[in-house]
Amino acid sequence: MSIASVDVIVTSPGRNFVTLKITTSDGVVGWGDATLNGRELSVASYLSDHLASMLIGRDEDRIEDTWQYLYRGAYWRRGPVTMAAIAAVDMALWDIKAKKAGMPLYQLLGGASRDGVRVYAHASGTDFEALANAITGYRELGFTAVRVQTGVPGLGQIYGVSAAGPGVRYDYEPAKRSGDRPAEETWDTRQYLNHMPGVFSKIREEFGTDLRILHDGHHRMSPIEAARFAKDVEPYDLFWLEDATPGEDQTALRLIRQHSTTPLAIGEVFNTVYDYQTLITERLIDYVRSAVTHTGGITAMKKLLDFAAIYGIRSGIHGPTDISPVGMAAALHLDLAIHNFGIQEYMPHNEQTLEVFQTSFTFDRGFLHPGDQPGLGVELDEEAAGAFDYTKAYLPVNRLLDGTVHDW
Ligand code: CS2
Ligand code: MG
Repeated sequence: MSIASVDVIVTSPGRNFVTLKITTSDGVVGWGDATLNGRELSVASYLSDHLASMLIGRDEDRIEDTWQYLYRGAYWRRGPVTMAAIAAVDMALWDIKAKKAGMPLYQLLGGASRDGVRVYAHASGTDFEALANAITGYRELGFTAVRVQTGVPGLGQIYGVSAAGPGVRYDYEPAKRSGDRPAEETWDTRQYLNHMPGVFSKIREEFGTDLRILHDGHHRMSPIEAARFAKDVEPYDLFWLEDATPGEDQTALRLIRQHSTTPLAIGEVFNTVYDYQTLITERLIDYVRSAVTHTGGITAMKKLLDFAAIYGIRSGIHGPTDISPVGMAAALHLDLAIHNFGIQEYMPHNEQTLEVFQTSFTFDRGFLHPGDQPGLGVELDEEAAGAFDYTKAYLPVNRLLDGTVHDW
């Protein structure tokens, strides 16, 4: 048996997704997620123009060998485009293997280590009242953990705050589907550092100590600013502070660590285990934030998470809406199987997306389960996908108040 066809499907049910379909000579179909927000067509081309012909005729069961063939064989290793393409192939092959075995994927990864996967929701609001309403709404739905982002007085629309206003269920999508260039936002770290600790203090007063509170710095602070922030928010017992500093600089995390006990998470823009080498071996972080979709798939993520486990570091797999339901399913199977699971990000997809991707996840009082269908448990409806044409979209660019380009 071998791989008979490889197809790339680009669809845009409210936002863009790139999905890989691998079909075996026996007619078994596997799905992989290759979505890279704002740069989708680069990965689609990598797959269809470069990898598809290399895959035809290969034994679909040789997952590790195929991974190494694509990774080492490219010579030009790593990078988000390459690793998203490899991830899609890897997910599709695991989907096929698990379907052939007649088992949900988590069984092939060692079986369930827990009954369900604790997830966190995105609560945001332009002011405290809107934020508190969102938190209340999520608690009513059973969530035990929320990521908290809020407006900063003096700044306009900023990262992570839903422009749609408060709502229990909303689709926060930062990539704008209009025009030929990104929207621009404004930032001032000084105003942010002065504002945020008070917000966490009010959340603790209003919601008590049980709620797990997460926060995303989205790479905006310098190492010393991040150290101050992590120290200032210690009394409010964050579950994690994410992406405090730009991801390229692993040693920046040393400085934050030296000053604070606030748990640290990083890695959504990373794409291989090497991006974590210093962070993990020096225990500079507490949670690994990679997406299965952007880090070479299930094969690579399992190795990364096993490496992290040796140092007592846990998972916090990236799961925004730009990870398709296929990529989300891959995350949930890993989350259920590994021992060093921490938490899973969960932003529900919109209805149109869920018409295109039929999922079998279940949500129960703050926990997700990937379901027990053979494979990943997600099927793409090609006819439904065909109704949504690709629409160019960009993530915003950020500028300081004086116009200097800053990290977004
Ligand atoms: C984010 C993402 O989920 C997160 O923590 O930081 O929403 C990120 O901004 C998007 O994935 C970018 O495409
Ligand atoms: Mg993030």
